[in-house]
Amino acid sequence: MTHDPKKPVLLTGASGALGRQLARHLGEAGITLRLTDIKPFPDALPPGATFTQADLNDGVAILRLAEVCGTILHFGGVSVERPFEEVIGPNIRGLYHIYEAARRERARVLFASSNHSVGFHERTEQLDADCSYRPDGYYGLSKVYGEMMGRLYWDKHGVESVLVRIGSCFPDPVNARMLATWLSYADLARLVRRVIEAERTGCIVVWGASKNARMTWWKHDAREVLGWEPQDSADPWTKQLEGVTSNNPVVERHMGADYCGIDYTRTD
Ligand code: 15L
Repeated sequence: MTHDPKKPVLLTGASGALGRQLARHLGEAGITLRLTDIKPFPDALPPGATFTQADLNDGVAILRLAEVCGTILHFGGVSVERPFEEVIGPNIRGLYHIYEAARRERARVLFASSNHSVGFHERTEQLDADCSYRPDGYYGLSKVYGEMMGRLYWDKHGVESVLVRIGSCFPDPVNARMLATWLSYADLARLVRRVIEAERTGCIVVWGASKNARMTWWKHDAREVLGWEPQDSADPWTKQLEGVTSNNPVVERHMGADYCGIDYTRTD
């Protein structure tokens, strides 16, 4: 199967913070975009783009949206810790719809995974991409499921996936943890471009963090397959942010931070 970077690109979660950035960047780069989200798209549509309001739970809508697409950038779904019943529809059933569409179209998937799939690892550790999963909540657990879905569809159907474990992708870093985990919008956009353009990826994991001196937690991934290296860095914010921490030891000990502290009942 040959990947065709010139085919339309489906972007889910287009109305979310990262989706909006990517819609603008990819639109400016002349990429033909199909945008979708459960919420209306709040910006002017990039040239050549279409927007369809749809629920990831609606498998038929997702199949239609993916028709003739070569790449699916899956940023849709619940993006923070929420109760199990709220996560399961968009992040589990919705993900199945995305992968079934990718299988039918022979499309490559970028799955926006998260550091919360490994959030209960301690910050003193150095993790390779094949480390054990340690989800820090139902959201993180849905990201583990998503990564495993990508693995299954590669092994069984040859659907390519780039599983990006995003750290903290915001305009600027805002606390001490983000001196390690921050991913700039520009580094994300360059990564996504490489996912669309790479000749062959197979099923690979990439840590989504910028070139931060404090990023000692995440090592050895498959970025060389894409030819992606981050260029930005949180380092200029070091002085300003190094004291910006919580006073919760569970939060400060673990990579997943505040997500680890939500509904934490362990006493030992
Ligand atoms: C995520 O996965 C979330 O989508 C985002 O809102 C942040 O909480 C980020 O992780 C983070 O860990 O900083």
